[in-house]
Amino acid sequence: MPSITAIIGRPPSSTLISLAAVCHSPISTDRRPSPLVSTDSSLVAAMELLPEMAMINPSAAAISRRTHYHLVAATTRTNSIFNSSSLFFIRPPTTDPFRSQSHHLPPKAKAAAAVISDNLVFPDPDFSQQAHVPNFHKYAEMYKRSIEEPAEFWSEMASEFHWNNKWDQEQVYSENLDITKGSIHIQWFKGGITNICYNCLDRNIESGNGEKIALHWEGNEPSHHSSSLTYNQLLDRVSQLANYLKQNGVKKGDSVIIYLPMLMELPISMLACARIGAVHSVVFAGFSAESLEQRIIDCKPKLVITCNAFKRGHKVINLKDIVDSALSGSSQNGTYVGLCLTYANESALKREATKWQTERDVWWQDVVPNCSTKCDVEWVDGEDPLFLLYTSGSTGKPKGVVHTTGGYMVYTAATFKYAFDYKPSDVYWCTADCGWITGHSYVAYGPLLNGATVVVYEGVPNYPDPGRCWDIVDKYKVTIFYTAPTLVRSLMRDGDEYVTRYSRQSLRVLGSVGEPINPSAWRWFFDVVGNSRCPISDTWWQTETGGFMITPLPGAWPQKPGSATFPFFGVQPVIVDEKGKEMEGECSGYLCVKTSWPGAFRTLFGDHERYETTYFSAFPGYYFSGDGCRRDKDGYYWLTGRVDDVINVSGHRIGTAEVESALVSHPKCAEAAVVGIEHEVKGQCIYAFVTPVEGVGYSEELKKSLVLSVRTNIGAFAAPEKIHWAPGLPKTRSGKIMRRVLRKIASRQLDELGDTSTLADPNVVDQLIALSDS
Ligand code: 6R9
Repeated sequence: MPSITAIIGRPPSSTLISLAAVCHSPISTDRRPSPLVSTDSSLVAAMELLPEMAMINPSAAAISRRTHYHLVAATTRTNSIFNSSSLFFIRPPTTDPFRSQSHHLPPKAKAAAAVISDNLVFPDPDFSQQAHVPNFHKYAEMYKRSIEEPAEFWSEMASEFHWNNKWDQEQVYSENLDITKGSIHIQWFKGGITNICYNCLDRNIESGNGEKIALHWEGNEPSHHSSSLTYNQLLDRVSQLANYLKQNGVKKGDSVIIYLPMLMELPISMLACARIGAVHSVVFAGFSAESLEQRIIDCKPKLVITCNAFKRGHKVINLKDIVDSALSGSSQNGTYVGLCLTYANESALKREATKWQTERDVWWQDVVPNCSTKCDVEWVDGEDPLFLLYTSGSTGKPKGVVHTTGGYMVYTAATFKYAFDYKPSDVYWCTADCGWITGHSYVAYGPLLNGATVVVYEGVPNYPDPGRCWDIVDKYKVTIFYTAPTLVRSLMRDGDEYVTRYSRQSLRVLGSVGEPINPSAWRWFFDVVGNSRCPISDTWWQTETGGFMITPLPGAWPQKPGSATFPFFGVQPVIVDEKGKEMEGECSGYLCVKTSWPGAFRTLFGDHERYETTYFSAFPGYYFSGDGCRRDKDGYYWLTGRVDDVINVSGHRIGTAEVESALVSHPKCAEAAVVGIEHEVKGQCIYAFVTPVEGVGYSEELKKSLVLSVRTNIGAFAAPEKIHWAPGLPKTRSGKIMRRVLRKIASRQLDELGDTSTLADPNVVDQLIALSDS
């Protein structure tokens, strides 16, 4: 007997209510499904209006004829991902008798009708109708093709762009993801000659969009005048900087470090490098001098592009001082950089007040505007490197993730278009900084490749008050808003009033990235920010993946708050157990990916071996993401967080080893062990166990100075929330720290410590517990 487990209403803003049934097995025509389950009285009432629902027939035609309801989507059983159940979504036509009924529902009941039972949230039929992928059927068809014929599928996507020469038609891609069969390699569109800057700017201008706004820039201060650049103007600015770089000897393949806050000059610098084939390495402006120095030493840039200072909320940050310190440190370590191009950001700091080294430093405004606005592009191979971006791993040394041109271009463009259902009339705002991968793929490249209008915001999202985001949304009529769960949680805590005082009528799609979004934050984002009418794209992906991997396609299927739902085209996620065995259907385990996708990273800069061991050795044959994952009975994917030694604080990836090495660099720290624990707003926070050197007592001053050591070694965002004194650390007899025990002590789950008998000294645990509140 098939059982119907969910009946779902539509968003209350709409005049329709659609109903759906999720069936565990196909419904047979001759039997009635088991009683409908609904906790919501308005829907029970709705059901009474629809007695036909009790006789759902899987045939679309039959449903249409008998009940005047349309079957809008049904999964197929063609792929293992969807084999756990079949979904049937039934939507009433506009002439439905229930339509008038929904008008009369009290607001509360309407809201409840939007999201009920089994946590499914249905898309608005009007939204679905206009979406690139209007239903699950269309998705399944495209997905199937992307897996069965990847070369053809991605060649079609790639053909939307300009290539001077087409890629090798015989071999659109080549890959080896199996370490047991030799060295790992991934290539897409090899032999294709293109340029991503040309495709972002010149191509859009040639197609008649030169006067369209490319970037709207909003400063930290609401009173600060904002500015905008059209695609024509952006191309001029990019070309001037590209010419300046060329004049200063920057050539194809050279690295350039960009250490800038969210000024227009940041995407301009990235595009200028791309235009001349230079490899940019953006370093987030929140990183410390030591971190910047480490990256300079690793990639040996031709120059550093920065600004003198910037404002973040009430604070002024003297960025140039940090660069000075990093450059002097790197030259002492043998890497000398002779040019520091500095943008004078005079709203934060006057030129005269900036420390200057005449032989090395050059003001951007003194040289770049004098350069020509015409700059020929450097045509590069699809597999030539586009950028390096350092990211945290399980050791103290960050990894330089390398992305190449062609595959990254096609993949970021396609994911942006489909996962946000992008249309040319959209105004798009992503709150991420270009210092992280999200800013690369979804502030700069993905949107610009689609010819989008992008808002770039300099400041903090809750400055001067928690309503700032919605003020910006109303000001620019933002239609797609993409942010991180940590911001959602922090704004949620500040109360609805900051949201509801703004219209937000322009919004049509919301997005989330960086960490799992907890269902309560999801619901607040959906109900309060999006007025229960904007689908949320909860996009799971990584610096390494270049673009979205598991993501809802808005309008195509019902969402479950907290689930990233289904894989993007061309992505074959697999969940494996500890032995690397692929699991089918409903399961939990380690998230891996089988076969390559165009946006995948190709290597780690200067360390291909580390690339192979970190990502491809744990489970031979697969790319291992480092994340845990669950697949539910309906085939939806739920990311459950990192399973390695990486902590995710406010969506920032921080390696425990990095924080530990920053702590032990303090002269009074003998040993440190860092774990991540749950935090209401940040998702996770850093909790450090520290053993001071012999003879040094525990004191508040020492705690402060240990935290400072992390701030200066890594950056303020990595500062430990708590320092816990440790006379000793719980180690196994082989000397390995048992982090599991530390995690339980840190989160005060003392009854879940588990077996501690294998510790070299089990007494350590009691000592640590005794020091919990000191
Ligand atoms: C894009 C980005 C990657 C790690 C990743 C995972 C976590 C990102 C997520 C998510 C659950 C999502 N993560 N998006 N977890 N749901 N929608 O954040 O890249 O900085 O490299 O971090 O972030 O743990 O492995 P990156």
